[in-house]
Amino acid sequence: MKLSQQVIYQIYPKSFYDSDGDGIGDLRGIIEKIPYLQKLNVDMIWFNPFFVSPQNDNGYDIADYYRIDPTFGTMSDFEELVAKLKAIGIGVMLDMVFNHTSTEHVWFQKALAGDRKYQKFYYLRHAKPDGSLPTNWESKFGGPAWSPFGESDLYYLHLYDPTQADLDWHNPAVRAACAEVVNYWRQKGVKGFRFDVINVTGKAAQLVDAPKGVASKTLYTDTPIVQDYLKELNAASFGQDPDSVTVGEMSSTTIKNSIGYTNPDNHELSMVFNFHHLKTDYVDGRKWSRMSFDFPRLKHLLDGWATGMNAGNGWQALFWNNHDQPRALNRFGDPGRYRVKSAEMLATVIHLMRGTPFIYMGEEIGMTDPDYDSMADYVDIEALNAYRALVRSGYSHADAFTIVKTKARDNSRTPMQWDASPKAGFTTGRPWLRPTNQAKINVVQELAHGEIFKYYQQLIKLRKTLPIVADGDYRTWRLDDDQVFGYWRQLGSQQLLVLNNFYATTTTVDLPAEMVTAKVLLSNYDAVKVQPKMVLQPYQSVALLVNKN
Ligand code: TEU
Repeated sequence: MKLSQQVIYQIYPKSFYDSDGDGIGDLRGIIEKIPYLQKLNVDMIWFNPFFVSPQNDNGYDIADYYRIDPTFGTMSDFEELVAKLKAIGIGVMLDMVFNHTSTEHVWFQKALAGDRKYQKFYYLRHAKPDGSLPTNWESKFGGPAWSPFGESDLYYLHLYDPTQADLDWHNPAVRAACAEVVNYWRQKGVKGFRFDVINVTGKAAQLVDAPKGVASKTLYTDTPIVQDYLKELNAASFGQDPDSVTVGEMSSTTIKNSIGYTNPDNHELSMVFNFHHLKTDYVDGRKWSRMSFDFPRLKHLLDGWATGMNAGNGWQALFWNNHDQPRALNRFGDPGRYRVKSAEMLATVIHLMRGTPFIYMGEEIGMTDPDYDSMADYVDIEALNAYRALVRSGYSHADAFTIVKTKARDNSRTPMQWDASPKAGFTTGRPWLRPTNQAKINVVQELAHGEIFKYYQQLIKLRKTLPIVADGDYRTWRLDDDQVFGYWRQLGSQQLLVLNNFYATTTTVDLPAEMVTAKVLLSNYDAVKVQPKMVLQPYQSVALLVNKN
């Protein structure tokens, strides 16, 4: 199936299904749930990392790219999983974390032991003459981006946790080693690759201080050399397979660069994730702050990216949720009064757009953030650091907690809710992260009485069967409506208009004249009447299709 018709499902292995009662999800658990994945009819599954790791950043700190962490299973479990998914037409996408390795990785350990070859794999630098750190860069998880390199007088760079040491991509041996990892997994039948924060690999050869008032990330994020690295990686590995599907996780990228990364003529990646739309509920771009989302800004971002990528023949990964984001339902929907309708509306926005939709596990049953009442339930390093930093900067414990509660990555990492039992049918042991609302939101309930899962099935089917959904051009609809985000898709003489009411109040839309004779392709409400003044119910989506001939 061609890329434009595919839908990708993301599984956070630690939280999907635990087959052995240790409270942590595993590969055998995923194998048991294959029939569920088949029901949804997705084409590929992206698995967050399950390689050998001390788990300081839940597997994004990899100590061995070639082995499966025993917590998750064995290589033969993995091979069985790939084979069973392949048999029903589902591909596997693995998470390649190449900006950094765990400090427990043998490369870093050899470097520490004095091996010159491996010392060149990392950014090792001396302190400044005044004894201060090599640069003033900050770690994305808080604190300085440099830590002492063993007993030496050197420091090593880590843009994330101190146990995640940045690899020096200027070194061709590092790039070759990464390609070798990709090729190893390709030979195991893996067709999909997600490249973690791949656009921060392009640091300058000389690392310098960020000028006062300038964020250090602007010095090393999304620089032109990233495209050279990607072309090389493509040619040396996945690009040799015409069916490969790749996605780059791009921090603070631009439309122009994302066209560069994904225009097929460039032979880099199939598509990219960008995060601009998921910062529309940040105060002044600061994640650890609280406000309700800025609807005009959200619309302009979604529309601007869709228009720009369409014009430059780029390709977007479309998503609301992942393992780093609080649940979109809590941010852009109404999980209390309109959980079902707002879940469906958000799904419609993404699935009928131009690009490849990603579904994050649990989204298809309308999962929401957990309702924790103290910091004791949170485990993510980023959340714990942020809480301390907020309190240090003067927030009361209560206010700091409220911010963490809405922003923590743990929000999306809670176990998949399979049934209404106390452990949500996820484990027989003690779940590593506590579910809170499984009595109401769970797979058993959803499949028996719900409508969200069925709605996702319809959206997935439309992409596979209707060329306009897969391949149509994207066109802007009016951007000035106070509560509706709409857009056009166009293919030949067909036109599709997708209208989405982002609020809990009804609203009326003046339909463009040519749409008054349209047929309703899909809506999350029954008995929709197409009329010149269309009334949209709370969180209603309507997709209208006409043939101009
Ligand atoms: O995330 C990269 C990234 O951009 C994060 O800094 C993200 O902005 C943050 O998690 C949200 O606050 C990737 C992985 O998806 C994440 O899970 C890892 O922790 C990170 O890289 C380091 O590998």
